[in-house]
Amino acid sequence: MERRLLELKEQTIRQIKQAAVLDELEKIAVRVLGKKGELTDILKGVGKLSVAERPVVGKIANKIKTEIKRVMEEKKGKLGIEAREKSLKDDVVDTSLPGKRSVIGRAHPLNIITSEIVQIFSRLGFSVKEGPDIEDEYHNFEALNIPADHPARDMHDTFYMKNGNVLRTHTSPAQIHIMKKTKPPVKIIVPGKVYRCDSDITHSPVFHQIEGLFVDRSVSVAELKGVLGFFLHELFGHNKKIRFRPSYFPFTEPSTEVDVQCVKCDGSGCNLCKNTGWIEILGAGMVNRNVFRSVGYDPDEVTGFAFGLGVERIAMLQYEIHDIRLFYENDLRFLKQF
Ligand code: FA5
Repeated sequence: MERRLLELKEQTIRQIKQAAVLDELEKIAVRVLGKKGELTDILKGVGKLSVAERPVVGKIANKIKTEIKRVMEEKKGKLGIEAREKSLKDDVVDTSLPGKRSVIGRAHPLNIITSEIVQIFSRLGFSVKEGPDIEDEYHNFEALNIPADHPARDMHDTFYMKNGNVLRTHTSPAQIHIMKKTKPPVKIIVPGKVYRCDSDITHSPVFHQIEGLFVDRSVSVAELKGVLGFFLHELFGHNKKIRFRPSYFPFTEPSTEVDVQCVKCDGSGCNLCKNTGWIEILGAGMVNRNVFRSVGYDPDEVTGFAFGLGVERIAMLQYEIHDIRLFYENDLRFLKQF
């Protein structure tokens, strides 16, 4: 056995020294030291030798292994240097070849509008928060004063999941998460994706909303009107008229929908505003006392307003886009225009 080991050592070291390229070294390493290599086999068999032979053969085999590895590393270093020098000599760089033009990406129109909106509200002291896309029915509905048998649930065309959770139908449940973990005052906006089983040229099953919430000791309707009026004038221009129409949302009382003078006809009536002269932009209202109760706020201590707007709706108005699906098709001819 000792002789076999010594022969293996001499033969392997000779082959290592003769190797001309790194690949050859790799092959020798596998053949001798690999999982099924010759030396590995011998080491595996040590346990089957007699008690007297075991320590002697084991010691020699390990010593040979160390020696082979050392010679192999030495040779590897040498071949590596040689290969680098050869490539420096042979690989000529032709500096006269034309360069490759890299394609410059640009912001998606929905992101452009979202950041414009976020910037306007940031200037008014609102900070940006997030909420989860998957909600339970409690956060998406009940805590927002929409009980199970409430007709408003039908308006939302909800996607239900097998485990009873829902894909949020609006960003309003984020209000609940944030108020539950924050003491008033709260002054936030929450941009995010929302989901409704609804699809045509102005409705998409996944679209974007921005929620807003301002709660403090004495927030009034005057502040709601001031903040939303400022926002709409900044976004659409100070020459545009704005109107607040009475409306209904279970989570706000009183509720309002806010319209801006038609961006196309300036109020004289056209196909975009369906001859009304007005375009609806967002829903809003004073936070319902029941919503405050569900997050543990005392409705006699605090008041607040909330609002929610559809980002696609605003982007379609600003850029005169008539089909909502264009936003999601990733057609570069469309996206390059922004
Ligand atoms: C809501 O979702 C309320 N949570 C908004 C709100 C928040 C009111 C806080 C009061 C206080 P509504 O269902 O109207 O409201 O949706 C808001 C906006 O989302 C709409 O004005 C519209 O611009 C947009 N929207 C609704 N459904 C779709 C859809 N399928 N595709 C694209 N945009 C949509």
